[in-house]
Amino acid sequence: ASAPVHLAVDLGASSGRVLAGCIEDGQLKLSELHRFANDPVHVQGRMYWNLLGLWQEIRKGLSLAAAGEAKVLSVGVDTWGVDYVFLDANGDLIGPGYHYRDARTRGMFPKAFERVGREEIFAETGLQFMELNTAYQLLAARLENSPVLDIANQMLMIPDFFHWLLTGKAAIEYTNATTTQLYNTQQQGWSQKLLKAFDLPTRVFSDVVQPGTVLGPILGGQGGVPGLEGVPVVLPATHDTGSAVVAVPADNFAPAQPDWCYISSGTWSLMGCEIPEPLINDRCAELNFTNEGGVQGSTRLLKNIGGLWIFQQIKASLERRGQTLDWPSMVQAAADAKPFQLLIDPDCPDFAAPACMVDAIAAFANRTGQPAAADNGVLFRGALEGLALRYRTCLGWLESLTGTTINTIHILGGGAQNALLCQMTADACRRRVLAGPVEATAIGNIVMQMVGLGQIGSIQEGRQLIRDSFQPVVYEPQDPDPWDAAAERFEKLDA
Ligand code: ADP
Ligand code: LRH
Repeated sequence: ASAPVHLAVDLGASSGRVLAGCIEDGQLKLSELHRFANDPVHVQGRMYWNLLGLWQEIRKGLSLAAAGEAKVLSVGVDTWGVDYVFLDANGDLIGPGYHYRDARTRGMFPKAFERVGREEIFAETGLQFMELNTAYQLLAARLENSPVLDIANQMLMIPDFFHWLLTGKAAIEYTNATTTQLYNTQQQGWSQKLLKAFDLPTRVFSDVVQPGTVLGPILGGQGGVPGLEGVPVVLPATHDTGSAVVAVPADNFAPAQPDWCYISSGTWSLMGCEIPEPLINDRCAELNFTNEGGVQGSTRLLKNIGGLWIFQQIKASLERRGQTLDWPSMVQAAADAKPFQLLIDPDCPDFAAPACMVDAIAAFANRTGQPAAADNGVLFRGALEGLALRYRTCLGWLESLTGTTINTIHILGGGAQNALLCQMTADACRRRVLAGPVEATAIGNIVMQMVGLGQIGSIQEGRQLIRDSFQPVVYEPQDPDPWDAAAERFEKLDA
């Protein structure tokens, strides 16, 4: 008979999937059961997630597992961070669930800082300042006099919402709670100071639960998942980045002196170190690094970089113009283009949610005195070079913050399949890159379920299993010199 499996539901901003993982012959074996698109829904001026559509897809994936031969031992869901829904006092879902790119948070910083100083917010939370953080989404709701805040009874982050659908149990998981910028990781509780300053209803912020917790059995019936009734939901790091970092194939865990960093490479690039304690100081605030809560008390000191979002949105823009594209052909066209023709800053705010990415890049080129892209290859290459250049800067900042030398960069997630970007990263950063696993997030999710159920003893043991099961692709720096001049140009772009 097939070995019993754990199921990971992993929803990224661009796609979702349901994977099964089991241990066979001392290796972690993964199989993908179902993959589906995750497309936002625009309703008049608002931007939402299609949460109920995603729930249908999740149930489809889980039902495929239920129909399979292997016994299902547990299920866990991870998704992107910062987004939330509310339940009312009757336990009904309120509203469709905003997308973090929705425009209502624009201009929220000064309004927040009138209430509580920027330094104080950082001291309370250790989080980087991004308008998309839950804190500014909720402040925007308050400032719009949203009646939702009056009737909300329980906040759930998006993975918590799916766990609630699966089990009927409403609980906020820790790693994702820390992405709100309303949670104090040092005091291990919601920041009452910030909740008060933003005039948020404290009743909705229930106590958080740790990854590894057995939440409860899956419901049956029409609302549940027939065939998986009674199977336990075991909480992974429900923040996808938290799960991805669990799957770094390193031989240590949260080292005090990190010599490796990670880039979780998907819609975003999350670049940072896994460290034992939050690093909350002036330099960290000035560089706008974040301290996200990780599994087993660890901290992810990292920076959000605008990621493959630009690459994805160039594809979407060109497809709307009738072109047919796929990732390998885009990477090939980028590889064929001459280097450094158009440098694109992935973190330029103009790229956050433009109606057309190709137009936004043309306007950026014009504003920064660069020639317009002569063909698609230049556009694609510019998006990837911009990322590699941003990684180079971020690496320097990480080394100065942690006081160590980083020798190895682990690239995880869908972006690990982009060999050109991996090589550019090795060259721009002058470091060895180890690419993979591609499905790091689902793997980290499954490993945490195994730890929660006591099937493996620790994250370190899980990392050993991952090293035994997935071979990373190695990229050594090959032609790093031209990146020095490009980096100089890049630094001056917005000047
Ligand atoms: P998210 O979790 O944010 O939805 P993923 O980790 O799934 O993102 O990564 C998706 C990205 O991976 C795509 O936008 C694409 O750029 C990249 N990608 C996926 N498949 C390939 C491929 N075969 N070659 C190159 N890049 C790929
Ligand atoms: C990546 C991610 C990231 C968050 C962003 C909103 O998927 O979870 O860690 O900052 O989405």
